[in-house]
Formats: sequence, C-alpha cells, structure tokens
Amino acid sequence: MNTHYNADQIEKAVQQYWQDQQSFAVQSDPSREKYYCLSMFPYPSGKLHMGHVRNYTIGDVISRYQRMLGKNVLQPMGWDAFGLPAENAAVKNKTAPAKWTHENIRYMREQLQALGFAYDWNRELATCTPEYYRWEQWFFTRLYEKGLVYKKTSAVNWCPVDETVLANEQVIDGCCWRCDTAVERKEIPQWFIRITEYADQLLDDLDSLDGWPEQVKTMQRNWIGRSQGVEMHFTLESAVAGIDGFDVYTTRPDTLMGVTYLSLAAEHPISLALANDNPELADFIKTCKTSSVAEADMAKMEKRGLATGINAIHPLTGKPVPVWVANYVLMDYGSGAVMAVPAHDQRDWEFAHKYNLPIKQVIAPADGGSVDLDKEAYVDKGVLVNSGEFDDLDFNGAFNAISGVLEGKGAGKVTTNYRLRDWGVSRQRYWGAPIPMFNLPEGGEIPVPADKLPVLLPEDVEMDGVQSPIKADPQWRKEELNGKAVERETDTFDTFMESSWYYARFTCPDFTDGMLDPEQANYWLPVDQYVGGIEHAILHLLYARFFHKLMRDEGLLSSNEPFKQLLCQGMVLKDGAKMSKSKGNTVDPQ
Ligand code: ANZ
Repeated sequence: MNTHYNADQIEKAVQQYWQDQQSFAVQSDPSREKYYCLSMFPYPSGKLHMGHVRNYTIGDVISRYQRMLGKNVLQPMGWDAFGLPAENAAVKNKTAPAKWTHENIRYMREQLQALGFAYDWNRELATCTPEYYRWEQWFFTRLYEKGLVYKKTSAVNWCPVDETVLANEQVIDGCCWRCDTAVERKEIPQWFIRITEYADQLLDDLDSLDGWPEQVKTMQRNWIGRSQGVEMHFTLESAVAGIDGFDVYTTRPDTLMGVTYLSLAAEHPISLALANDNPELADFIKTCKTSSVAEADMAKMEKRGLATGINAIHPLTGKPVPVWVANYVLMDYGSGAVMAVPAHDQRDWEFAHKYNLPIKQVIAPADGGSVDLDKEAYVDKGVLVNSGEFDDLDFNGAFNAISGVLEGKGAGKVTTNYRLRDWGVSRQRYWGAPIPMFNLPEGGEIPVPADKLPVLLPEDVEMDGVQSPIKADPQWRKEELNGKAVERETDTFDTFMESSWYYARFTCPDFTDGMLDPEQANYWLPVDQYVGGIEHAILHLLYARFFHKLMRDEGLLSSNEPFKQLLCQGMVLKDGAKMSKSKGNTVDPQ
C-alpha cells in the first residue's frame, strides 16, 4: 500500500467513479426527506479563486453530512453568466462576450470538478442561455399584465462625449472611466418592478426566518426602512403656474413649530415652473443635474440651495415660511419636499448655517439637560418647548396631537413610508437578457406575446467599446406584429434578475413547459441551507425573496420564503483587501 496520499491518482479515480455511478445525481422522491443545499453560483470571470474554494467547501461539507444522515440531498451548480465584465473583456481581447463567457465556464467547470465537489452536474445552468432567460422574459410580461411593471423616466449617468450611459462602477470620481469627461445626469425612460407593493411582506416575513443571521435581517429591515410619519400640506401665498401648494413628508411632526424654511427638490414641479422666469434658479437646477446618481456621492456632497422668493403658509401658525430649492432633497422620496427644522435635523442645520436661516429650538431633552445648537442639531426625541399648546408633550403625545390637529383641518394625514424604491431593471448594456417589450410607432408599448419569446440576444457581435451592438444595429430592433411594424426594446435586464430565481430553476432546469415545474419546486423548496458572501446580504437576498413571493403569487410554488437557513461566510482577504477578480488580487487554486 502507498504510504503517501497521492492526490492526483486517488482523486482522479474516485471522481471518475462518482461520475460513472452518477453518485450525486438526484430525483425528487416524496417518500424521502429532502435537503437542498445551495452555494451562491459564481460569475464566470475566468478562473476560480480561493474565495470560491472556501465558499463551496462549506456547502459541500454540509451536503455530504446531510447525505450521510440519509437525506435526499440536492446540491447544484451553475453560472451567473450575464454582466458587464464580459463586455470589457470582449473589447480588450477582441472577442464576443458570449464566446469569452462560455470559455470561462468550461475552464471553471473543470476546476470545480477537480476539486471533487458533490454536485449534481446534470442540473447545471448558465443564465445567459435562451433556455433560461426566456422564462424570465415571460415572467416579466406576466408581471406587466398584473400591473407590477411600469415605465418611468429616471436618472442615469451619462457621458456627453461617448454619448453613452455609464454604470455606477464606470463613474470614477465623477468622470467617465474611458474618456475622463465629467459625467452628467440624464433622465431617460426605464422599466421598474413594483417591489414596494411587497415591502410590508418582505419586512414582516423576516420575523419567520429563524435560520438567518440577525445582522442580515437588520440590514434588510434598514434597507426597506418602514417609517411612520405625516404627510402635510403647505399652501403657497400665491399660486405658481396654477399650483397652489405642495406636500411634505416628515417623520417628526413633533418639530412642526420649529420649521423655519421649506425645501423643494430641484426636479419638483414648483421649482421647474419658477425656473421658467428665473434664470438663476434655472442655472442652479442645471448644476444639480450634473452630479452622479450613485447614492454614496449623494450622501457626501456639499449641501447647496437657492431661495425662490416665494412663501408658503405654516399650517398651524398661519405665518409665511420662505421656500428654497435644495440639492439634498430627493425627488423620488416622500413628496420631493421637506419642512426644514434646523434645530433638530443635521442636514437642515448645516444648510441654515450656510445660508443664515433662523434656527428655532422646539425639542428639549426629557431629563432637563441643555443643548448647544451652536455646535450641532439636537436630533433626539424629547419634550416640546416653544410650541404653544403642545409644550411639554413627549414624542408620541406630540405626534398624535399635532397629526390630529392637521387631520382635523384637512391639512395632513398619518402615512407609512418606505426607504425602499421600486426596482429599476433597465440597463443600457448589451450582455444581458433583452427586455421583452415592443415599442409602438404611435408611442406606448406592449409586452412581447408568449409565442414570440424568447427575444434572442445575438451572440455573434463585435463590440466597439461604446455602444451596445443591439443599439448600434437598426435592423435588430425591427419586428412585425400582426402586420404592423414595431420596435424591440434595446435595453437589457439588470443581472440581479437572473440571480433572483436560479435557486428555483435548479429544481427543474430542463423543464420546457414553463418557468418552473410546481411539483419539483414544491418538493425541493425552500432551500434548506444557502451559503454565500455577506456582500449579498441586502440586494441579492432581497430580490430573491421578492421573486419567490412573485412566483408564489403566480402559482408556481407554494412556500413564502426561498432560503430557510443562511450562512454568510466571511470574506477571503488578500493583504487586507477583499479577494476578487475586479481587484486583481486573486489566488488561483490551480
Ligand atoms: C422634518 C424633520 C425634523 C425631519 C427633524 C427629520 C428630523 P426617514 O426617517 O428616512 O423616512 N425627508 C423627507 N422627504 C425627503 C426628501 N424627498 N429628500 C430628503 N429628505 C427628505 O426620513 C424622513 C425625514 O427625511 C423627514 O422628516 C424629512 O425630514 C426628510 F427634526 O422632516 B424630516
């Protein structure tokens, strides 16, 4: 007998045996207890790195353990195959993104096989294949028919020199990565899915996920950000272009007596109307547009504003309050306008200092302590002062009393608001699933009928590095419907679309009669153990939970949540930084 473990010989032989015996191929079997173990599938970037190896080893150990307990264990593997890196690599290496992607898949599959993971390779799928994305397209048209999909103009990063839309990661210090031109904000029509319709369910069902880390649930709760507040109406002293007033949304109605000015978003209809005969304001609105839409940039940008010269009437005191336009007010949150309380909101405090606006304290610490408003805003809840009949009330008392008075006057109502925005799924990139919509010559659009699906993405293309090949080709968009000329949508889906339902498709990857085979889906789902990186704690997991509920409501499966247990592995670091292909610091297991 050999005294040394000869990995090359032994592992090859054993792996060959597993392959011949189909050791890890599984079938649903209602007489046996099932166990579905899933590790997040990789983006086929070229080669595996040690981060993958760690992640997949954890999932493999769990799967083998459950198998030894006698369970019917499903452990599949596949490829999250659409995305921007393929386009960049294609330009650099003068090849087509499809070819590059398939070559990477071939290489990485060999690596995974050499590692000997117990996958059911018969279920392998790649999201860039029409067999996969056709069902995503079909599902989108179903959502459209249910009113869960809509089109809206929304801001993108725009490079005026390349005349192209840039992804957030293509904006470097506010400039285009390719030509270094300052990036502008541009409003273009884009498709959205109404995830906000499911906000309450997505929030409430977190309570049922006992097998999830508390930290991840907290991150999801904060991202959804349900808040109780008051929407109240401020009437303008004199109407602007027929608009007689506007609503503000506040979570702090207790501070209403401390309002010293009001702020509108640059894109607010009143701001736009006023700009028509106010060139200074028109200029200011324009500069607000030339900043990137990335959330991180929004948070740290300098607060700037401009007085409009008009006043609104305070709903309780009847006194005039000046109206400003400010760059830190977001048009798509609440109502795009805020009541500014510089004594108790830090952003308003900074703004008021900069522009010499009055700061009026209306909240004092409940314990009788003092506050120093020359240093910063006092943002905690406390008891009311300088607020007339409301003095001495605490937060809850004041919330109820003030919202009650406003409701009585018809000037406000208690509302629930979410930080969560609807999901913008349009991308102006090539390497993604085409959005299955026909644009009509007379305006408007209709979903691509089921018998014309899939809308195929051409794979044999040349990338010029600027325009998406399907946007550059006027022929591609041409199509006929019932003898009428229509145009195909040339935008593609956000790649989070594909990764939102792959776990379910693994239960029936070859099913051709529908997106899912409910029998298979209901046997295997939910996933018993999901393993992956903490960097997906918010978006991927939220979108997958959302898709699960959408598929449930379409009658494709019957559970409420996709992942029973969640294990977030730590991140494999190299010299203190995350090991990833994009950082160029990977260690290849080879
Ligand atoms: C007055 C006030 C006083 C506020 C105070 C806070 C503290 P959350 O909790 O995240 O929902 N706000 C409302 N709409 C906005 C918009 N479109 N852009 C920027 N800010 C906006 O935040 C709600 C608070 O965010 C609201 O409550 C409003 O400021 C601000 F001492 O109103 B507050």
